[in-house]
Amino acid sequence: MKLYLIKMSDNCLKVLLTAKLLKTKLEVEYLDFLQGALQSPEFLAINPNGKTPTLVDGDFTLWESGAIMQYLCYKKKDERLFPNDQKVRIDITRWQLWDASLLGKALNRITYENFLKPKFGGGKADPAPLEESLQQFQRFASVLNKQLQSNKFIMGNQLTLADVSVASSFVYMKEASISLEKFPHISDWLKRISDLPEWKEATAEIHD
Ligand SMILES: N[C@@H](CCC(=O)N[C@@H](CS)C(=O)NCC(=O)O)C(=O)O
Repeated sequence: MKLYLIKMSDNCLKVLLTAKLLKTKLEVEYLDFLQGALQSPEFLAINPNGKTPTLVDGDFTLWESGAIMQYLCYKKKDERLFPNDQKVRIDITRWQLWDASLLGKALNRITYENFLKPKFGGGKADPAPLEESLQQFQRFASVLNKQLQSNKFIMGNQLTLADVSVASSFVYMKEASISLEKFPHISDWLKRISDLPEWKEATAEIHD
């Protein structure tokens, strides 16, 4: 299986971390986003969105980080991160979609405005989208903080794809000046995840 990624991407980290937790060997190619590699005709033929992560497994091509993560669990026949119980799977998928559309989306925008944009020469943060994303972050981080109040991980005692997706969205939180002062349970949960050797390996690899 071949996995296309870019550096410094929370969505790419989600898949890379899943592969490491599953001990799945993949051929990984990092594309040069700044050089326009995602818009090359070759890559657009694989993923017409021009986005990463993208997985190619023989004649099967898959994009969208959450779908790729679930597929890697299926391929490995390892149920730890994605237990084979319909309600549990739907619940995990719910948290992955919630991450992509609400909390992770806000984190992604704050990270872009406060960290990635200035880092890659795009200028200063745009105040309007930054303010809106900060408000969204406060709103949805409260939901996560409450979920983690009496749970070690999002689904309970076991680390699942829900944690891998949501935690990866926080990867550049310090660089983006995001404070967790009001969310102690998120802070403790992130510490548990960032202590994992697989998290250390994956974040070191994805960092530019
Ligand atoms: N919902 C998609 C988002 C994919 C996405 O936005 N990928 C970014 C990296 S985080 C990308 O490839 N950006 C390049 C671009 O927009 O040109 C997923 O979860 O895979």
